[in-house]
Amino acid sequence: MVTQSSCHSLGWHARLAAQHQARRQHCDRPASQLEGSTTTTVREATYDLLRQLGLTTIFGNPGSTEETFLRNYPDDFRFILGLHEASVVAAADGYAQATRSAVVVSVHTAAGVSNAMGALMTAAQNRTPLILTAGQQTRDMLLLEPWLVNAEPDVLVKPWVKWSYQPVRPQDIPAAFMRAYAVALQPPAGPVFLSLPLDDWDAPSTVPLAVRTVATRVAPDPARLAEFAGWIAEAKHPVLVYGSDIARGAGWGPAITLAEKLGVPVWFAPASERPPFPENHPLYAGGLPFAQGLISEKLAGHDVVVVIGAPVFRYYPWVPGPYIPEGCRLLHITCDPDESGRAPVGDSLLSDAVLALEALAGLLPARTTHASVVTQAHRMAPHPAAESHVDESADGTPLTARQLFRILRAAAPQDTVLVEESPSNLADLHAEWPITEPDSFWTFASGALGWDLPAAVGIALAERDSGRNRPVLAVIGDGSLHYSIQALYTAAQHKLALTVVVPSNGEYAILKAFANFENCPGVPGLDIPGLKPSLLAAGYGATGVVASTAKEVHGALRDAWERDGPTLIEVPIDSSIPSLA
Ligand SMILES: Cc1ncc(C[n+]2csc(CCOP(=O)(O)OP(=O)(O)O)c2C)c(N)n1
Ligand SMILES: [Mg+2]
Repeated sequence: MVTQSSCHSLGWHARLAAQHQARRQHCDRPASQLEGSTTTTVREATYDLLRQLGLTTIFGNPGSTEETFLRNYPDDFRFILGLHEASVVAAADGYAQATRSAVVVSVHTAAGVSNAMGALMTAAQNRTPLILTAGQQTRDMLLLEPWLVNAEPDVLVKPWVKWSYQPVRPQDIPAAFMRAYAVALQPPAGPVFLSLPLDDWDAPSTVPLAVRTVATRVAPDPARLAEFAGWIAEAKHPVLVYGSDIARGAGWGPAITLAEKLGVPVWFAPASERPPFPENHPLYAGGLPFAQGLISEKLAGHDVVVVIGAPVFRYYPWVPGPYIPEGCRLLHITCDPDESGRAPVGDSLLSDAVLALEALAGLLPARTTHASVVTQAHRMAPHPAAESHVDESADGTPLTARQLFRILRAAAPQDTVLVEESPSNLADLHAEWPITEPDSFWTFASGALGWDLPAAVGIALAERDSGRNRPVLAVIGDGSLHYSIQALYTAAQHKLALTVVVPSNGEYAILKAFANFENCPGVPGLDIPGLKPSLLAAGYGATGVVASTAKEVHGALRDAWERDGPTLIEVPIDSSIPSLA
């Protein structure tokens, strides 16, 4: 009998070897039996299905419970290794969004899923169709909950998946993948989860499998749409609030058409993760604030607010006040019944955002007096914020964040893709770098730090795979960098065209701003002195440099664009605490 103490004294390697031996007995038997036969295994049927669905790039971090699936990995599949699950899931998310496709992710049983949770929460709010999978312990042992078991696999991932499932028998795995794919992609798109016992893969595949296609958009109810069009047509001072679903649906064209036809201001919904409209358009009004009372101040004077492709609303700090101005009517168009269900005000219409934009533009008459001001020349006008005064000649140090971002915009190739996770500097970055092309700016919908660096890796890979080959620049705060810094390793291994600029202020500046706002003096843990991001980058195989002056930043950027592989540029910036009031 193995006592507890003898079990503990068994070394890690010995324990693994014993496990491995047991597993080989379990796995090899059916495999060798099948070698001479024509029976398809569950593994073969699964890879065949993934191949047919075009899902041949798997992002992952393996463990013993996944190796039985990954064994003899097919040559036509690619495995993008991440060194921590936060990076694995976020890189897959960036890649899925930038390629507008579903992506398979493989992490290690309950341990890997647990590490992945922050990034999974973000993927859910980003509406990214990830098929997250994790191996599971051997079925024979599940009842007794062995080491590294995923004890409640369908529960662990909730509430951040649309569907989670552990097939009740091995032969259901391929069909479960098919269902996972369909559920992930159909609106509202989002992650799904499959738990896959490690001893299932060599079982014969006996369930007939149909490869299916699904629609990714739902059209609006025509009667409800006509009602909405009527309310908008009757409005005296309507306003549009556009959200990220428009960007996800490649809808800048229809978004511009509707705005110009109505000739009304366009606000971005609070904390939009993807810009739905060009920021240099004369009808662009800015981003709505992130707090209840402040939003109604911005929308004052409008009698109808049309929100398309965003939650009503995304809030963060508690600023009491009415949801919308007194006497105003809110019309909410979303593809997500849950999102419309939880809106505190407004009439709702379920629809794909872009289909609704197109349909409304067809139904609504032009409001000519307003629309006539919109000419091509206006459309090309620079964003007003870009004209504000910044001393570019400043050669003093440290640079301000604003000076740094002005240098970045001027020095980066025009088509550079920008990724941002630099909390206290967001306003400065937007002011200096207006987004004027679709799919050229990315950030996260959730606020869970650690998404943007690995997402930038996935986006850079997508740029290469798609042949677009735009350079990717990620601006990542010196605090934010550490939530998934190992993504640099994946970028280095794949020699990706990624430049990471770290504005280093030695603190969690945004949390100091929140401490002021919440009247909380004396909060510990808000300073992070002594970090050396450039040295850390070198350890992951990326080039790391420090650039302090404007001239040094210019030089470092020039070198970075020419380099084969990622560069991290650490830029000391002055410490300034924004006001949230
Ligand atoms: C996973 C996670 N942990 C902690 C936080 C809380 N948080 C929000 S911003 C922030 C600091 C960010 O610091 P940095 O990247 O240096 O940006 P700065 O505020 O200095 O511009 C922290 C810790 C979070 N949002 N997500
Ligand atoms: Mg900082």
